Amino acid sequence: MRSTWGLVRQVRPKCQRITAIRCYNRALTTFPKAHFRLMKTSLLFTGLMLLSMQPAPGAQPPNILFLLADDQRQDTLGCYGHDIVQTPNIDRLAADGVRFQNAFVTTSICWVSRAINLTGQWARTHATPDSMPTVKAESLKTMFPVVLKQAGYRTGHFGKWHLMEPKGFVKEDQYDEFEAIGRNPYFKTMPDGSKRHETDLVCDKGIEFIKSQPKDKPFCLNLWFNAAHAEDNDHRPGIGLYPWPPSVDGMYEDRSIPPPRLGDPAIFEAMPEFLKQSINRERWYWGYDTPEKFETNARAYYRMISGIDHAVGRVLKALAEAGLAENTIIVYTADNGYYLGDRGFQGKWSHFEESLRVPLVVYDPRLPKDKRGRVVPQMALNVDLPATFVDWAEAAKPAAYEGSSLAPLVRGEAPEGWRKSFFCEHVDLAPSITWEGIRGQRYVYARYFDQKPPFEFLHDLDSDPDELKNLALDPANASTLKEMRELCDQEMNARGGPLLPLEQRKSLKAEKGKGKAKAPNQKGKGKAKSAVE
Ligand SMILES: [Ca+2]
Repeated sequence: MRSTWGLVRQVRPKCQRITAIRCYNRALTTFPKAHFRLMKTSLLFTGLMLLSMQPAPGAQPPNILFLLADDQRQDTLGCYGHDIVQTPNIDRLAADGVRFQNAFVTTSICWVSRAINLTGQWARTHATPDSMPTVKAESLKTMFPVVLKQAGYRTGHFGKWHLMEPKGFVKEDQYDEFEAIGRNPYFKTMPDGSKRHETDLVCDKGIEFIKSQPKDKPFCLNLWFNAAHAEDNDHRPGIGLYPWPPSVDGMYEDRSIPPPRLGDPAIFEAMPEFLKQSINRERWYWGYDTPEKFETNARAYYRMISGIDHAVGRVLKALAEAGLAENTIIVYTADNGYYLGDRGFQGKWSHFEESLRVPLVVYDPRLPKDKRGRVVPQMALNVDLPATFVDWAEAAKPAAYEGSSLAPLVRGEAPEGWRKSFFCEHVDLAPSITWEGIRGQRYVYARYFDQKPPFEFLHDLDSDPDELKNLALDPANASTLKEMRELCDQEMNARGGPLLPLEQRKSLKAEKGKGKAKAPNQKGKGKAKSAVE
């Protein structure tokens, strides 16, 4: 007859990381009743032993709640110092957790950034030069939800999806629960005929997921919002361009909104011609070309962010009510930054700080009190998130991941050799906004490679934090420019090298195109969405 210990050992591999007492309970239910009667004295004794060995609370890997906003610039949260936008729930996560002061995306556009969030690979790695921006099937095999699911996590995704997928990839199969919820329109018709804003709907789904969470396994839940992305097809100022949910109706109505800090027309006029005629300027005309339109639209944009915060508050309440708050790490960030009229621009895509910087708040309930409320100065990237998630899940980090776990930084450690610069790029929207570069601690280099000749920017953040001067043409900076070029080449060549010449890319696209590659669509069906989201 097998001993009770033997039974526990037999069961234990099937319930990896479940506490010893849960394995014991499972052994009790697994063992035949007749034998149980014979063994009950022994089991009782062994149970007491196991109880005394029960790991401390929190030994089960943490749940992970990944909240991802769309097109949210870093400074538009109360905890980042915004004096108008109210975000009390996210601010509380930062006060009890940590806030990354220098968080960036390596590509500032929805679908690529989201692909990076999943694959842990730079765009130049997760796509090939002749297939950009479609993600390689190989890269998706180790996307973090798949790794976590294999590690025993229950996984869910609700909200924006928007991945450029390879043929044959079935997103629904990658998660235990999945529902892509897009915008256009933001307000969805519910079964009873009422309308529900996408932000609220995504959180409704998240709350259902949390309420149905079994206690014997951890979960990883993505709530990926469409807010505060503009509704590109509706240019009516306010509720048209930036539809907010009813929870924030009337918010900021009595607040005057100051003009963009970098809104001086002289800043726009100093731009090279190709950027003055780019999509960044085209969309500025949609929403910001009069002070009145700007104020109405900025107010609506701020409401969308407060709408997210309000819905996040409901999710936090649901976590607490489900008894899961004590072991759930919460990450709040965005897929890219945003020009809210700065430099005469709307949108993202290009290399300036407003486009690349994103908020990043991490709340880890396991943090001791003296480690809470910190501002982390190290550079954190969207490409780091998958490595961080698998680290928290105590799963092996896939070799394909290019980022580094942020977990030590969250704990308050200072890992040696942490990056002091990173490769950044935008490989679509040719020829105006295709660029590659390096964002360093002091210098920023960007090369718009489809211009003829390529157009380079070099900014010195120490003397010019707003990047208003381009030092690339100043011979006094020739050695710095050379260093930054070389670093850019080195990083680029480590990730697939330069893109093919524009003419070749156009030809390839024409040959391959016409619907062969699966086009992005937030609902996963129907016609492709705009290629500039
Ligand atoms: Ca976006």
